[in-house]
Amino acid sequence: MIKLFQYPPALGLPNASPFCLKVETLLKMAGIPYELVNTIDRGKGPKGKLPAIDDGGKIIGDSELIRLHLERTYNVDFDAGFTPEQRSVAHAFARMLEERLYWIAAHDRWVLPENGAIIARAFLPTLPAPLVGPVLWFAARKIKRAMHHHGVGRHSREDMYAMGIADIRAVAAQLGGKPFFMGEEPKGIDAVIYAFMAQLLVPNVRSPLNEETRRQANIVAYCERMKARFFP
Ligand SMILES: N[C@@H](CCC(=O)N[C@@H](CS)C(=O)NCC(=O)O)C(=O)O
Repeated sequence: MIKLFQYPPALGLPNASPFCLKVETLLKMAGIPYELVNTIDRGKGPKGKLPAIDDGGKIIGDSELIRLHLERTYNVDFDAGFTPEQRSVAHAFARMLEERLYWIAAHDRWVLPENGAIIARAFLPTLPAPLVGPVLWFAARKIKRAMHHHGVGRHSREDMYAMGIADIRAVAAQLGGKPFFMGEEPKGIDAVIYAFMAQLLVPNVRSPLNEETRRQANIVAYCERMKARFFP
């Protein structure tokens, strides 16, 4: 059976890593049996990140490579029924969230001091109190450095949030009044949209991205629908 290495659940979500939540949602969507291995050791992934899977001894890291592996090995098409144009739209939305919005959301989670207490409780529950401040400081420095190399960290806060909010509004506009992101039934893209939007609806996290997502009633209802369907 596939083993899915993921961070332990936190913040009231099946997983507080959008990439881990994406993979678990894909596995559920495809009806492929799996076993969860909760770990904070990102070295369990071949690329020093999680999620990763072990499928009969084959170790794969990266949610997108895992999706490709599932499609090829289990004869699944997560976009079944889509036209080539719809596949392109789904592809572009996934990359938008994974490659840009992710970093702005990571900033709000790990860098904004106003979220320090909730983050410490969620992710460092057993750490001795004197170590919490330094660990959060190192985490914030790591994210800021990564954001700087990415480029998004070089913008003013105003510009960065304008970009993040534009991404969320694009999701809301494409979703519209449909039950799932691109139609009546969930497809692979829904694993990504849900995994990312659910992070932005965690109560009590203060950030312009969370406020914008909460204002988008169709995204809120969509996340409830996805949760009811895949994580009842
Ligand atoms: N492209 C990867 C991204 C995975 C990723 O960024 N995982 C984060 C958690 S959300 C991680 O493990 N970060 C640890 C680190 O960068 O040291 C995927 O799609 O799986």
